Amino acid sequence: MPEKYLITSALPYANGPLHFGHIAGAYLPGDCFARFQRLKGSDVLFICGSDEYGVAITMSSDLAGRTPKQQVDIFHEINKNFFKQLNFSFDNYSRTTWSGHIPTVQDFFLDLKDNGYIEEKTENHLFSVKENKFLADRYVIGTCPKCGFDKARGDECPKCAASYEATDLKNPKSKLTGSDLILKPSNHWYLRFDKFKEKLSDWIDKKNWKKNVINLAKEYIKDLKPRAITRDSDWGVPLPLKGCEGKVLYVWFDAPIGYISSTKEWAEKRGTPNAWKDYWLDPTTKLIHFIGKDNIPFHTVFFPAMIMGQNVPYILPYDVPANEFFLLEGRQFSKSDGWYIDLEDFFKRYSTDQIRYYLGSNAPETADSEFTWKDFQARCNAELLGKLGNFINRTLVFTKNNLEGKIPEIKSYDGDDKNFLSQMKEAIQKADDAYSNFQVRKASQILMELAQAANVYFDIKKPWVLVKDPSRKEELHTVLGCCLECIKHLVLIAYPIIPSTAEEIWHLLGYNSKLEQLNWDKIKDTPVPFNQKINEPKILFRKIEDEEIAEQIAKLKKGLAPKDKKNDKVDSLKEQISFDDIEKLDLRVGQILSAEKIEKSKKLLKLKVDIGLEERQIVAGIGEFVQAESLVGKKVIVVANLKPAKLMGTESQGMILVAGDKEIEIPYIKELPPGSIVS
Ligand code: 2FM
Ligand code: ZN
Repeated sequence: MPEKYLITSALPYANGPLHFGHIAGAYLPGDCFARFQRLKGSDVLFICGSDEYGVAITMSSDLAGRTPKQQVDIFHEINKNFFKQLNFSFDNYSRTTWSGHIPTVQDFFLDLKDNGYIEEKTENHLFSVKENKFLADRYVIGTCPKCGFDKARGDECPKCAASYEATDLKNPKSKLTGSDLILKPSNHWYLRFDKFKEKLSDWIDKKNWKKNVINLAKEYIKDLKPRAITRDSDWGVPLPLKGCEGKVLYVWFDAPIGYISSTKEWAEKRGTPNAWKDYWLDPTTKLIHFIGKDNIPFHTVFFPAMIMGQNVPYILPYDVPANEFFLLEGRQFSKSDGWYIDLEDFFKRYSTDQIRYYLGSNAPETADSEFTWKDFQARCNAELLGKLGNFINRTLVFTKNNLEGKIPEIKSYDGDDKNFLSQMKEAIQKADDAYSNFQVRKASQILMELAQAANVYFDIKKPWVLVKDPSRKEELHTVLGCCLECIKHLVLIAYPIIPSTAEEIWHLLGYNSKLEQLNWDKIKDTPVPFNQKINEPKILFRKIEDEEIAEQIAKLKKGLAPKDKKNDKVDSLKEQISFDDIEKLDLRVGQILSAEKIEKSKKLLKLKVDIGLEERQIVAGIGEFVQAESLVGKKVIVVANLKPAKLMGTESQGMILVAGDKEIEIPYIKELPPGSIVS
């Protein structure tokens, strides 16, 4: 019986576009593992989808001036296409607003309730008098009760990954308005996680997972308390109880169940609605969750506890390979700060496999790692092109020109040949182990080490000399035969990371089959067939030039705020004014809620700005310098008492302050809430 794997990658929130930082941690390693296991002949189901409920969504949709549904519809499509562009092999990419998700989540809740794990309690919760509503999770900001980080969110700390109740935060404030919060009673439903302590402890003790994953899980288990799993909101899975309108289940309760409902959707789509049970209810299935380190507690403690409380015998995770973070030139990727890679431009210049290889060879498996343009260039040029591409190209071109493009027969081996063949065998075995243990980075090293060894062998054997001496024909055939056999090994090792290039090389070797439908061990053990005609060699990777990398680095730095440029054409100063003149100005902090281009104008943007007391529509002539969406959420300085005026037919009720004219920089306010006076 083949091994059965149910592989998941964390469901990304559909509240913004994904970037390479996300891909390197929880997604590419999952795809490589799924592709490897399929090639090994395992029965694999690879599941993902968009996480569409909760305050991460409502908060971003509020800021963008959209409904939550509009927001998730936009980003579900964008992210799904991004995965497609990166050649991901999900068997299903669902979304938690899929109709089958709600009943699945509600059944989870009802089972837990029937089994005595749910408690209703009236307790104090954080309430904003100003906004007249209870605030939770990301609507609240404060100091982390564990590490003291002062911008911790209401449910989890982005710095130390602690997860807690919003009322545990010190100095809680409204994220949107900055106003203080009071405690006010409200009734909510609590999951008695404390009741699962022993069972979770016994279960996790038997696991041989990554150390950091085990340690964090154990720390959580030690300290398990009942936790509120409902929220006051109209965006989420409704609480399935009578008279509870306006209460929904917490997003971290519904999201992991999304793995199950995505599998149900997969089963429905293929016309076998019960097929999801073959995975989720079969104890021999190995459930592997690929996640980022910030998601460890939910996948190793809270979701397993929820499963333990079910009447349906769902499987528990077999392993949780959590990765660290992936940065961009030393800082977190952030589109709103201008610190990002323009993906449209990226894919015009570079290939999917170049980025897959780069992210795989730099995967943040044991420590944070980063994208740097220079390193990207170095790896693409020195490794993909210089080692792998070069060896494949020289071997195929030589075969075409000197052996009528046919795989030669090997009749005898000398010590070097045998050594080379055993290097191939060893590399395949090591790659097998690396992929089986979720070590994509190591697999990519093994790939390049073998390509390098192959180049050395080619150089030592000098086939260009052998070909000139007819008495050494057999030797020549052995050398080329070994090199072509090595290409086959390289293809196998490369496939999980750079699948389309691997398929292409497989085709160049003269095969008509599709690699993805074949079997790792069979390919490994079957020599490339004697006399098989290879296809016309072609260049596999393009060289990345220094100038284009310099251009990318300059573009990145330009996107970032501070620019220390000397201004040689300084305008002369205006006439002096008195303090009274200054006093006339009413300058306020305003938060940009939405920004869009005004049609038919190159320069004008229409902004909706919250100035604390009211919302204003402001037309700003900055459209040539900034991307409209990068402004959303930013706090700027607004001239609040400027007489309204019409610009290209659109009313402007104020003005925002910017520096510069040919090139601009916008001063942003970080901490103070909208409405604060600027003087
Ligand atoms: O951190 C996140 O992006 C979450 N949306 C991950 C959810 S994983 C799973 F539980 F769905
Ligand atoms: Zn913290």
